[in-house]
Amino acid sequence: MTDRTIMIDIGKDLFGANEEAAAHNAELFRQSGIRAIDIMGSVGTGKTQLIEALCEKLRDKYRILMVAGDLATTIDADRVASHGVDTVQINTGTACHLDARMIQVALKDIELSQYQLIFIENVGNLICPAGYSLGVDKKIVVVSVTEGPYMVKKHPLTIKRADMVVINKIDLADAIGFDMGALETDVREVDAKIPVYRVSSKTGEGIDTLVEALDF
Ligand SMILES: Nc1nc2c(ncn2[C@@H]2O[C@H](COP(=O)(O)OP(=O)(O)OP(=O)(O)O)[C@@H](O)[C@H]2O)c(=O)[nH]1
Ligand SMILES: [Mg+2]
Repeated sequence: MTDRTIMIDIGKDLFGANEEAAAHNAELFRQSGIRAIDIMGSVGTGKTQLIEALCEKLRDKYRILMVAGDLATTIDADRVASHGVDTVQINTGTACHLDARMIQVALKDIELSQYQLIFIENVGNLICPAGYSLGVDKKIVVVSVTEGPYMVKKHPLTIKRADMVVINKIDLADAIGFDMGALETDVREVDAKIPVYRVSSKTGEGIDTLVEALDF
Protein backbone atom coordinates (compact mmCIF):
# COMPACT_ATOMS: atom_id res chain seq x y z
CA MET A 1 0.00 0.00 0.00
CA THR A 2 1.42 3.38 -0.96
CA ASP A 3 2.23 5.79 1.84
CA ARG A 4 0.46 8.52 -0.09
CA THR A 5 -3.02 7.18 0.50
CA ILE A 6 -5.24 9.66 2.26
CA MET A 7 -8.19 8.22 4.08
CA ILE A 8 -11.12 10.57 4.05
CA ASP A 9 -13.86 9.92 6.53
CA ILE A 10 -16.72 11.53 4.63
CA GLY A 11 -19.07 11.00 7.52
CA LYS A 12 -16.77 12.90 9.87
CA ASP A 13 -15.91 15.71 7.42
CA LEU A 14 -19.35 16.38 6.01
CA PHE A 15 -21.73 15.43 8.75
CA GLY A 16 -19.34 16.44 11.56
CA ALA A 17 -19.11 20.01 10.22
CA ASN A 18 -22.88 20.11 9.84
CA GLU A 19 -23.42 18.88 13.39
CA GLU A 20 -21.19 21.70 14.67
CA ALA A 21 -23.19 24.29 12.73
CA ALA A 22 -26.44 22.69 13.95
CA ALA A 23 -25.27 22.95 17.56
CA HIS A 24 -24.52 26.62 16.94
CA ASN A 25 -28.05 27.15 15.55
CA ALA A 26 -29.60 25.33 18.48
CA GLU A 27 -27.75 27.60 20.90
CA LEU A 28 -28.81 30.69 18.94
CA PHE A 29 -32.45 29.58 19.03
CA ARG A 30 -32.21 28.87 22.75
CA GLN A 31 -30.67 32.26 23.51
CA SER A 32 -33.29 34.02 21.37
CA GLY A 33 -36.17 32.16 23.05
CA ILE A 34 -37.23 30.56 19.79
CA ARG A 35 -38.73 27.16 19.09
CA ALA A 36 -37.70 25.91 15.67
CA ILE A 37 -39.44 23.16 13.72
CA ASP A 38 -38.07 21.41 10.63
CA ILE A 39 -40.79 20.10 8.30
CA MET A 40 -39.72 17.37 5.89
CA GLY A 41 -41.62 15.45 3.24
CA SER A 42 -41.81 14.60 -0.44
CA VAL A 43 -42.61 17.08 -3.16
CA GLY A 44 -46.29 18.02 -2.97
CA THR A 45 -47.02 16.21 0.30
CA GLY A 46 -48.43 19.44 1.75
CA LYS A 47 -45.56 20.93 3.78
CA THR A 48 -46.38 24.50 2.81
CA GLN A 49 -50.12 23.96 3.22
CA LEU A 50 -49.50 22.55 6.70
CA ILE A 51 -47.34 25.54 7.65
CA GLU A 52 -50.06 27.86 6.34
CA ALA A 53 -52.65 26.04 8.46
CA LEU A 54 -50.43 26.18 11.56
CA CYS A 55 -49.65 29.88 10.99
CA GLU A 56 -53.37 30.66 10.80
CA LYS A 57 -53.81 29.07 14.23
CA LEU A 58 -50.69 30.52 15.84
CA ARG A 59 -49.91 33.90 14.28
CA ASP A 60 -51.97 35.90 16.81
CA LYS A 61 -50.19 34.22 19.69
CA TYR A 62 -46.61 34.11 18.42
CA ARG A 63 -44.44 36.12 16.11
CA ILE A 64 -43.50 33.54 13.48
CA LEU A 65 -40.69 33.34 10.94
CA MET A 66 -40.92 30.83 8.11
CA VAL A 67 -37.80 29.67 6.28
CA ALA A 68 -38.59 28.01 2.96
CA GLY A 69 -36.13 25.65 1.28
CA ASP A 70 -36.52 24.99 -2.43
CA LEU A 71 -34.23 24.46 -5.39
CA ALA A 72 -35.75 27.51 -7.05
CA THR A 73 -38.54 30.13 -6.79
CA THR A 74 -40.04 32.04 -3.88
CA ILE A 75 -43.47 30.45 -4.32
CA ASP A 76 -43.66 28.81 -0.88
CA ALA A 77 -42.30 31.82 1.02
CA ASP A 78 -44.81 34.03 -0.85
CA ARG A 79 -47.69 31.69 0.06
CA VAL A 80 -46.84 31.81 3.74
CA ALA A 81 -46.14 35.57 3.63
CA SER A 82 -49.72 36.04 2.42
CA HIS A 83 -50.80 34.99 5.95
CA GLY A 84 -48.98 37.97 7.44
CA VAL A 85 -45.96 35.90 8.50
CA ASP A 86 -42.34 36.97 7.92
CA THR A 87 -40.49 34.68 5.55
CA VAL A 88 -37.03 33.93 4.15
CA GLN A 89 -36.55 31.82 1.03
CA ILE A 90 -33.43 29.71 0.57
CA ASN A 91 -32.83 28.56 -3.00
CA THR A 92 -30.47 25.61 -2.88
CA GLY A 93 -29.90 25.39 -6.66
CA THR A 94 -28.94 21.75 -6.89
CA ALA A 95 -28.86 20.64 -3.25
CA CYS A 96 -31.69 18.29 -2.27
CA HIS A 97 -31.71 19.35 1.41
CA LEU A 98 -31.12 22.28 3.71
CA ASP A 99 -28.11 22.15 6.00
CA ALA A 100 -27.29 23.96 9.20
CA ARG A 101 -24.92 26.42 7.56
CA MET A 102 -27.61 27.50 5.07
CA ILE A 103 -29.87 28.28 8.00
CA GLN A 104 -27.08 30.34 9.61
CA VAL A 105 -26.59 32.36 6.44
CA ALA A 106 -30.33 32.87 5.93
CA LEU A 107 -30.79 34.16 9.49
CA LYS A 108 -27.59 36.20 9.65
CA ASP A 109 -29.14 39.66 9.27
CA ILE A 110 -32.38 38.95 11.10
CA GLU A 111 -33.10 40.13 14.65
CA LEU A 112 -34.15 36.75 15.97
CA SER A 113 -35.27 37.88 19.40
CA GLN A 114 -38.47 39.33 17.84
CA TYR A 115 -39.66 35.79 16.99
CA GLN A 116 -40.91 32.97 19.18
CA LEU A 117 -41.40 30.35 16.51
CA ILE A 118 -39.60 29.35 13.30
CA PHE A 119 -41.02 26.92 10.77
CA ILE A 120 -38.39 25.59 8.38
CA GLU A 121 -39.75 23.90 5.27
CA ASN A 122 -37.08 21.55 3.99
CA VAL A 123 -36.52 20.75 0.32
CA GLY A 124 -39.16 18.36 -0.97
CA ASN A 125 -37.95 14.78 -0.73
CA LEU A 126 -37.76 12.16 1.98
CA ILE A 127 -34.15 11.14 1.50
CA CYS A 128 -31.49 13.87 1.75
CA PRO A 129 -32.92 16.10 4.52
CA ALA A 130 -32.81 13.25 7.06
CA GLY A 131 -29.00 13.29 7.20
CA TYR A 132 -28.61 16.97 8.04
CA SER A 133 -29.47 18.35 11.47
CA LEU A 134 -30.46 22.00 11.47
CA GLY A 135 -30.42 22.58 15.22
CA VAL A 136 -34.20 22.56 15.59
CA ASP A 137 -36.37 21.50 18.53
CA LYS A 138 -38.60 19.21 16.49
CA LYS A 139 -38.48 17.41 13.17
CA ILE A 140 -41.82 16.64 11.61
CA VAL A 141 -42.18 14.26 8.67
CA VAL A 142 -45.24 14.81 6.52
CA VAL A 143 -46.56 11.95 4.38
CA SER A 144 -49.80 12.26 2.50
CA VAL A 145 -52.38 9.75 1.37
CA THR A 146 -51.79 10.61 -2.29
CA GLU A 147 -48.20 9.35 -2.34
CA GLY A 148 -49.10 5.69 -2.33
CA PRO A 149 -48.92 3.18 0.52
CA TYR A 150 -45.16 2.61 0.71
CA MET A 151 -43.69 5.99 1.66
CA VAL A 152 -42.94 4.96 5.23
CA LYS A 153 -41.66 1.48 4.40
CA LYS A 154 -39.30 2.95 1.81
CA HIS A 155 -37.92 5.74 4.02
CA PRO A 156 -37.36 4.19 7.45
CA LEU A 157 -34.29 6.27 8.29
CA THR A 158 -36.17 9.52 7.81
CA ILE A 159 -38.93 8.31 10.11
CA LYS A 160 -36.37 7.14 12.70
CA ARG A 161 -34.78 10.57 12.83
CA ALA A 162 -38.10 12.42 13.17
CA ASP A 163 -39.99 13.42 16.33
CA MET A 164 -43.45 13.27 14.82
CA VAL A 165 -45.24 11.97 11.72
CA VAL A 166 -48.13 13.86 10.18
CA ILE A 167 -50.39 12.02 7.74
CA ASN A 168 -51.79 14.77 5.53
CA LYS A 169 -54.64 15.01 2.99
CA ILE A 170 -56.93 12.74 4.98
CA ASP A 171 -59.86 14.44 3.23
CA LEU A 172 -58.85 12.45 0.12
CA ALA A 173 -58.35 9.05 1.79
CA ASP A 174 -61.84 7.62 1.17
CA ALA A 175 -61.97 8.79 -2.42
CA ILE A 176 -58.80 6.87 -3.27
CA GLY A 177 -59.34 3.96 -0.87
CA PHE A 178 -56.24 4.73 1.15
CA ASP A 179 -55.66 2.61 4.26
CA MET A 180 -54.41 5.06 6.91
CA GLY A 181 -54.33 2.36 9.58
CA ALA A 182 -51.85 0.36 7.51
CA LEU A 183 -49.63 3.42 7.09
CA GLU A 184 -49.68 4.00 10.84
CA THR A 185 -48.72 0.36 11.38
CA ASP A 186 -45.74 0.90 9.06
CA VAL A 187 -44.69 3.88 11.18
CA ARG A 188 -45.01 1.84 14.38
CA GLU A 189 -42.81 -0.88 12.88
CA VAL A 190 -40.05 1.68 12.36
CA ASP A 191 -40.54 3.47 15.66
CA ALA A 192 -43.04 2.16 18.17
CA LYS A 193 -43.18 5.42 20.12
CA ILE A 194 -43.23 8.21 17.56
CA PRO A 195 -46.49 10.21 17.66
CA VAL A 196 -48.62 10.11 14.50
CA TYR A 197 -51.29 12.69 13.67
CA ARG A 198 -53.84 12.62 10.86
CA VAL A 199 -54.72 15.97 9.36
CA SER A 200 -56.12 17.74 6.38
CA SER A 201 -54.14 20.93 5.99
CA LYS A 202 -56.75 21.98 3.43
CA THR A 203 -59.97 21.51 5.44
CA GLY A 204 -58.32 22.04 8.85
CA GLU A 205 -59.39 18.64 10.20
CA GLY A 206 -56.98 17.48 12.91
CA ILE A 207 -55.01 20.74 12.97
CA ASP A 208 -56.19 21.77 16.46
CA THR A 209 -55.09 18.40 17.87
CA LEU A 210 -51.73 18.79 16.17
CA VAL A 211 -51.29 22.30 17.57
CA GLU A 212 -52.02 20.94 21.05
CA ALA A 213 -49.56 18.12 20.53
CA LEU A 214 -46.89 20.58 19.52
CA ASP A 215 -47.46 22.05 22.97
CA PHE A 216 -47.86 25.66 21.92
N1 LIG B 1 -57.02 17.89 -0.62
C1 LIG B 1 -55.93 18.30 0.01
N2 LIG B 1 -54.98 18.93 -0.68
C2 LIG B 1 -53.87 19.33 -0.03
C3 LIG B 1 -53.70 19.13 1.37
N3 LIG B 1 -52.50 19.64 1.72
C4 LIG B 1 -51.96 20.13 0.61
N4 LIG B 1 -52.78 19.96 -0.46
C5 LIG B 1 -52.55 20.37 -1.85
O1 LIG B 1 -51.46 19.63 -2.35
C6 LIG B 1 -50.68 20.44 -3.23
C7 LIG B 1 -49.25 20.49 -2.74
O2 LIG B 1 -49.23 21.12 -1.47
P1 LIG B 1 -47.96 21.94 -0.97
O3 LIG B 1 -48.28 22.48 0.36
O4 LIG B 1 -47.52 22.89 -2.03
O5 LIG B 1 -46.91 20.76 -0.89
P2 LIG B 1 -45.35 20.86 -0.50
O6 LIG B 1 -45.02 19.64 0.27
O7 LIG B 1 -45.08 22.16 0.16
O8 LIG B 1 -44.66 20.80 -1.92
P3 LIG B 1 -43.13 21.23 -2.31
O9 LIG B 1 -42.79 22.45 -1.52
O10 LIG B 1 -43.22 21.49 -3.77
O11 LIG B 1 -42.27 20.07 -1.97
C8 LIG B 1 -51.36 21.82 -3.26
O12 LIG B 1 -52.21 21.88 -4.38
C9 LIG B 1 -52.15 21.83 -1.96
O13 LIG B 1 -53.28 22.67 -2.00
C10 LIG B 1 -54.73 18.47 2.08
O14 LIG B 1 -54.68 18.21 3.31
N5 LIG B 1 -55.81 18.07 1.35
MG1 LIG C 1 -43.79 23.64 -0.29
